[in-house]
Amino acid sequence: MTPIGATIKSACIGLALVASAPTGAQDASGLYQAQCAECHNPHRLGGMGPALLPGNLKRLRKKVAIEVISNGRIATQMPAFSDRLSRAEIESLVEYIYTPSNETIVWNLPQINASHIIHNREQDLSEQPVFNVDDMLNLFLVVELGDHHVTLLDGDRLEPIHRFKSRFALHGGPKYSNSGRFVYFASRDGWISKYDIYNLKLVAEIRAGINTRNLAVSADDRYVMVANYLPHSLVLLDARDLKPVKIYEVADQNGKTSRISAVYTAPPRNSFIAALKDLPEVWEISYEDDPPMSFAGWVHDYNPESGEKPIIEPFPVRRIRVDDYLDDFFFDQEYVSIIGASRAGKGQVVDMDLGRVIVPDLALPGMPHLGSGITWDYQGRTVLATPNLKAGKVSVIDMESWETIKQIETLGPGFFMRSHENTPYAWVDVFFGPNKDAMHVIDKRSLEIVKTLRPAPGKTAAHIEFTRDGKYALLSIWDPDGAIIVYNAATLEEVKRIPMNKPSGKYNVYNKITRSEGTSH
Ligand code: DHE
Repeated sequence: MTPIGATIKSACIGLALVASAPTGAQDASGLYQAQCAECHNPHRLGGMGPALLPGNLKRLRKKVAIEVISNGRIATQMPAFSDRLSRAEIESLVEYIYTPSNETIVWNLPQINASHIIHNREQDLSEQPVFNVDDMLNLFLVVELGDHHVTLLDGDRLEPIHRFKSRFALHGGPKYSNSGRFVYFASRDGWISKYDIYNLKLVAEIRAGINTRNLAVSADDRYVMVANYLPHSLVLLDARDLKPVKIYEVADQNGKTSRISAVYTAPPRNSFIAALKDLPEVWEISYEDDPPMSFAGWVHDYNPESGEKPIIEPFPVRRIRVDDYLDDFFFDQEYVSIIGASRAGKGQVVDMDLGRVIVPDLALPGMPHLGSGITWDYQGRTVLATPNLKAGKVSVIDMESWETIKQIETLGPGFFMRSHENTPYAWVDVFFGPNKDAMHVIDKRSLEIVKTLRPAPGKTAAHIEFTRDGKYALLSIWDPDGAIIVYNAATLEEVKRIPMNKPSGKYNVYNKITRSEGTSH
């Protein structure tokens, strides 16, 4: 095993197009070094192009990878190789990049620091928006996966204001600062970008990992926490300029390391909470200047008998043992309970105040997509509803008794479920299978599907987000020739279509910063 301390080139001059005629027989790794390494890094860690490791390519089918290498990728610098590599060579390259690396990848402070870019210093930017809209909080960001762009949309006029290039393969919800001026994005390749919506400019970027899950922003806007799959780390950044503050190697007491399933901020607790994928633990990390006593148990020489408050190092970790690995979780609205599920389909409820599992066997038939659970009031009690990635069912669970009230049968497994305080309906997609073009509308009062929309037959209809007032629901047609479709949320009639390139998630500033119960946090 060769350890590498690879750094990312911030620029790549020209592309690795050396041969103009088909090359002779070369092994795949030689081909990779000759044709791809300059832009994608000799160790496949990414550079100007994305990282080419199996974990980073999860969303790209091999068939599509062959197509991209052969014909290039529109709107990127990726050229076509079909005139210089044979089909067999392209296929061998695809096999190679989907093979795990046998090198130990080091992505530590020196590598992270070397990737840091300040695009615009915050003190040089205007504090007033450079564009006019009626309501700065009713803006949306729409992530367009087709050509890796983000569109800023005015939620009142329902029209695009600006469109800008993003890093490759943004994933998970972007997170806004409290005022809604700044937004933080994470790409699957580990790039974290801070963008100033008022000035329509990037502020800073840093590559915090090689394969990243998601990021969270502290409730006081001071810190950003990044959760990685590769390496097994959590990276704490200063939210002003994204400079690293602290890196946590995520491991148990015996040194066994773990990927991080996801990290979220828990505002009332002033902490980040992370679920681990390979260790049965949940981590809570305080970002208070004076961390509370609940973190004292983790101070080495603390003697509770002494009656004195120990000195707790900044950003301490409180580890909570759980019954099974948590692949995902969401919070109750009070941020006391976290509701988690494992890939095996086992649900658990962890009480963060008590620091232990209180319900070990919550009935979740499949695994929900992270952050897809929403809550509402049903007959005087709060219920949690979530679709499942493995079953065509929406589970509705009473959050007091933790009993399942209903499994609503859908036309297939869904990814996203959304609602809003001002609408009686919850919308859930059918992301997989023959009915991927369907979107169910569920009445939150009767728990029945009242309408199934098929806005673009044959094309995936997914992910809803509401305007600030809940009057309109915006749906994505997940296709290169796609669109955002705006619905009247009361009549369920279509209002307009805004063409977009494979729009995925969309995020309303107000709903996010007020942590609406109908959307992801
Ligand atoms: Fe996601 C959110 C994990 C596959 C699109 N997804 C999230 C979050 C996590 C997660 C941890 C919450 C992050 C946050 O908001 O901070 N996603 C996973 C998986 O484990 C899974 C099943 C497998 C994987 O490939 O990693 C997965 N996700 C997908 C997709 O295939 C989707 C449909 C397309 C894509 O981008 O790869 C997809 N995930 C999304 C979107 C969100 C998201 C659009 C944000 C939803 C929101 O409204 O907040």
